[in-house]
Amino acid sequence: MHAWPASEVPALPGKGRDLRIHDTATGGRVTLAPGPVARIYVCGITPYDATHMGHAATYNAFDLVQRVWLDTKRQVHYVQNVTDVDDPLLERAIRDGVDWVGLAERETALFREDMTALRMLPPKDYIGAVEAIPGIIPLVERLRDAGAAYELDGDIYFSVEADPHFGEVSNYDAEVMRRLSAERGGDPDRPGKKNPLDPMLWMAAREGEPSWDGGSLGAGRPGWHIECVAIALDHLGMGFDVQGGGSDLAFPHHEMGASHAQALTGEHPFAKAYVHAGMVALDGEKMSKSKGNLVFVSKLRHDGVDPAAIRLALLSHHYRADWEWTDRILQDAVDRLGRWRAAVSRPDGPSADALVEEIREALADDLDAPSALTAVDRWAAAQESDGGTDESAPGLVSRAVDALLGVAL
Ligand code: 5CA
Ligand code: ZN
Repeated sequence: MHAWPASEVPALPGKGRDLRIHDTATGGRVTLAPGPVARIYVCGITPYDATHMGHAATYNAFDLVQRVWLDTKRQVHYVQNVTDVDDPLLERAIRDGVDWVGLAERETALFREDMTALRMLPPKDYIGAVEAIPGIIPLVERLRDAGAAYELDGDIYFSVEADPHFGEVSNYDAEVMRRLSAERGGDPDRPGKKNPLDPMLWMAAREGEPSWDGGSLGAGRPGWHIECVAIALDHLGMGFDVQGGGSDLAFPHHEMGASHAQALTGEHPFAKAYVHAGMVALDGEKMSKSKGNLVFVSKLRHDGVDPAAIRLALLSHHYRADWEWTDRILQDAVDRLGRWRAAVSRPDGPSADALVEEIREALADDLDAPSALTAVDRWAAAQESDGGTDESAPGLVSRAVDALLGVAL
């Protein structure tokens, strides 16, 4: 699948700091020390509705990770998937009486437009679940042949007991896992499973649903977690630097993914850090396609809102916080963007060397974007009150805000 065009990332003088980031698995901060090519996998959308502010906030967090790494003069190998066949997509297509392939294509195209407008750097590999199926089948066969998977009425389940590290990503207790499994695509109450938490690897073909020839697995379609594992192992390999997504993916998705990969390879860990963004709510409830309480990026864009203001609104919250979208947040971002643009449009200003270091330090400190914005606010306020004589300062601020925060002034 093709991704979207990359916006240019201006090079800055000096070098950024190594990223210290909160890792869900250890429950604390880790200092990442990637090689010359940092490796990150971020779970992509299930394309049955348009990109809402919650999605945008999560992708914004991982875009910052990339920008911090690029500023340390590393390259980044970024992989993202598109879950272009799964229950919610098929259910929506049936509800709306549309073809599921067309629905997925349309919503993925809109997502690309939104990501481009928001200046999110594209993945190097953008891979759909459907195109990953030929790589998924042999993994499921291997798990089955190793005794890490079993069949139940034609469906194939992963046995969570096959991974001694199962539970070490989310660290939830058994009761919470069972509840979340039921809420998030699992079937803990299905009779005949070895462990209620065991997730499906391969679902036997169902009447009226799409299916693919699975060789020795029979006709069917892949489970959700093995999709991301197959894509990540194929493009990044074990032990990549960051597995990212919203906090609703910690369990079961990232827990199960790690266990699939660890059982397949006998190696640990799947990812060096599991990084999760907070949930964005609207009217007191998590913004979600299933609830329909959504603010769409595309709707705001079509209403004439500058994407840079949308991005600033996202950046004004710490990525790990749960927060609620309001019109006020957007208005504040529009005002801030105006102040910043006015400040960089002057021919000179106060020196910005210290500001660049402040932005770098804030982002390296668990992606503290709100502190980075406050630092730019201070420079803009100084520009407005006293000005300055440094002719390179406005240009440097523009480049730093673009390179590190993805906002074009
Ligand atoms: N296709 C799977 C991942 S493999 C999936 O979860 N798709 S999704 O479309 O439901 O979500 C895409 C990303 O947006 C996920 O990382 C998810 O955690 C995140 N996300 C969904 N809703 C919100 C929200 N309200 N706030 C923040 N992030 C959200
Ligand atoms: Zn995923």
